[in-house]
Formats: sequence, structure tokens, C-alpha cells
Amino acid sequence: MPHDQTGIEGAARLLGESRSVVVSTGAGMSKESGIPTFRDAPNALWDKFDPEKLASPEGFLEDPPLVWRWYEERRRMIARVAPNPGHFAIAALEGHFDRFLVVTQNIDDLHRKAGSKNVVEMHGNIFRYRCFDMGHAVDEIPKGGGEIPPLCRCGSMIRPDVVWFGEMLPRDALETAFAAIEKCDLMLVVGTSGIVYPVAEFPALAKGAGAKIVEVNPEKTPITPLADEFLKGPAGEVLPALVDEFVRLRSQ
Ligand code: BV8
Repeated sequence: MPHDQTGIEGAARLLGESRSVVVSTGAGMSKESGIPTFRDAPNALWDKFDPEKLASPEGFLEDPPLVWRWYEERRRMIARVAPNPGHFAIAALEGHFDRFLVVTQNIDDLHRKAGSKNVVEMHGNIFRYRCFDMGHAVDEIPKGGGEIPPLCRCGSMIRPDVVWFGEMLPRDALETAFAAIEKCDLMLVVGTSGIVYPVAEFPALAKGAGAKIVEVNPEKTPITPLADEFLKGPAGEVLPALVDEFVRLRSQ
């Protein structure tokens, strides 16, 4: 899908004028790595399931084996995929700025695998587990128990260390994100439908703090009206082109 060069040049110029950047990414960031997104059909993840049923504490308690197996299936699929050129482009940007933070809604660890150092996972990480009742981290799934979901040493069920609907986001993640958003000159918003709160609020918070907004998405979203530049296209193509133009301008 071709993307417009003028938008790229404008966005690269805005990046060149920035010293503090926040990148906010959603499921679309990982689409070209082969991970289905949540909402853009076909093959959208939620099509087969009701999100309120699977990604919520109530859904887990209603059918723990179903929810556990859904996450195990996703974990196995995610473990097999790799970062795409979009993840690597974001990692390449990091060293060019005084302050640079990736706040991701994704639980797939792909930003870190691509080399990004400053990453905050707003919705947790599918490769981590915790105790359902007590909340403590579970570093290793007990072998041979046979229960589905497996049981924690304290007897409670083990759950994925992700944020479910109706659950508070990790306080430290929110504090880090809000502090960076308040000070950023530019927010790059990539591959999110802008539906899930509180992350959906981040571009408006950044705009309110005086930042420029650049959005990368094949479709317009509720965030698009806030964007100073809207780069229509897939992250895996648009982001490398944006970084190339940014580096070209820097070298002039
Ligand atoms: C909270 C982890 C305070 C698990 C996820 C009623 C009761 C309770 C809460 C609420 C309520 N009503 C509203 C709420 C708040 C709720 C919410 O926002 N609901 C929405 C649906 C309205 N939020 C919460 O519950 C949050 N907690 O508010 O706590 C609280 C507490 C108690 C009571 C009230 C409030 C917690 C939200 C976190 C939920 N967990 N994931 C898991 O992954 O299994 S959310 C999950 O969905 C993802 O993590 C992700 O964040 C979200 C999907 O959003 P996107 O990432 O944007 O993905 P999506 O598929 O939607 O869009 C993809 C985009 O990519 C599209 O725009 C597409 O065009 C684009 N795209 C496609 N291809 C590409 C591309 N872009 C670039 N390149 C491409 N190639």
C-alpha cells in the first residue's frame, strides 16, 4: 500500500524539531508480524470470542480452563513470530532523542525484541504469569500438576500477567506514561483503534500538553482529527520510510 511522501516529509520535519518523543502503539503495530489485531476483521482476534468473556476477571472465573487455553494458544503463536520492520524502525529512532518512550498496549514483547530499551507495557505481557488471588508474580508454572489453569504454590489459580477489561492498569506504568506525555514535544501513535481507555486518552493528553501528533494507520480513527500528520498505511512500511526521511533531514 503506497503511502504519501508529503506526509512523511512533514512528519520527519516534526520529529526533527522534537527533543522528547512518546510512541503509543496498539495491535496494528504487530499485524505485519503475523499477530491478528483485535478489531479489524477479517481474522480479528475477538471475532471468535467475546472479549468481555475472555479478557476479564469475571470471564476467567466463569470458565478458567477456556480463558487459560486461549492465552496459551496466543502465547504459543506469539512466541513463534518476530518483530517487523516497523518495530525495528521505532528502535532505531530511540537514540536520536533526549527523551524517548514507547508506551504499548501490546502484550507480545516485540518492541523489546526489536531492541527498544524504554518500553512501558500498559496492558502487561503474555509471557509473564501471576497468582490470581494474591497477585504475586509466578516465575515458573509448576510441572506435572495437571490442573488447567495450573495452581500457584499458595493454592490459587495462575493467570496471565495482563490487564483485563475492568482492571486497573499498573500504577507504575501509568505514572511513567503520564510523566512522559506531559513533557513530550511529539507523540507518534501507531496501529491503535483508539477505543480502549485509558490509553485511548493519551493522544489528547499529549495534544493538551502542547505536543504534535503523528498517526500511522491504514484507516482513520477517533485519534485522526488530533493528528498534525496522518500517515495512511501499514506500520511496517510507513515507519521505515519515516525514519529514513528523518535521518536524511538530520544529515543535511
Ligand atoms: C480500566 C490485554 C479502570 C489483554 C487489553 C465498563 C466497565 C469497565 C471498564 C470499562 C467499561 N467501559 C469502558 C471501560 C474501560 C475499558 C474500555 O476502554 N473498554 C472499551 C472496549 C470501551 N478499559 C478498561 O477496562 C481498562 N481498565 O479502565 O480500569 C476501571 C476499572 C474498573 C471499572 C471501570 C474502569 C483496561 C483495558 C485493557 C484491556 N486489556 N488487552 C489481552 O490482550 O488479552 S485491551 C486489548 O484491546 C489490547 O491490549 C488493546 O489495547 C486493545 C485493542 O486495541 P488496539 O490495540 O487499538 O487494537 P485494535 O484491533 O482495536 O485496532 C487495531 C488498529 O490497527 C486498527 O486501527 C487498524 O486500522 C490498525 N492496523 C491494522 N493493520 C495495521 C494497522 N496499523 C498499522 N499497521 C498495520 N499493518
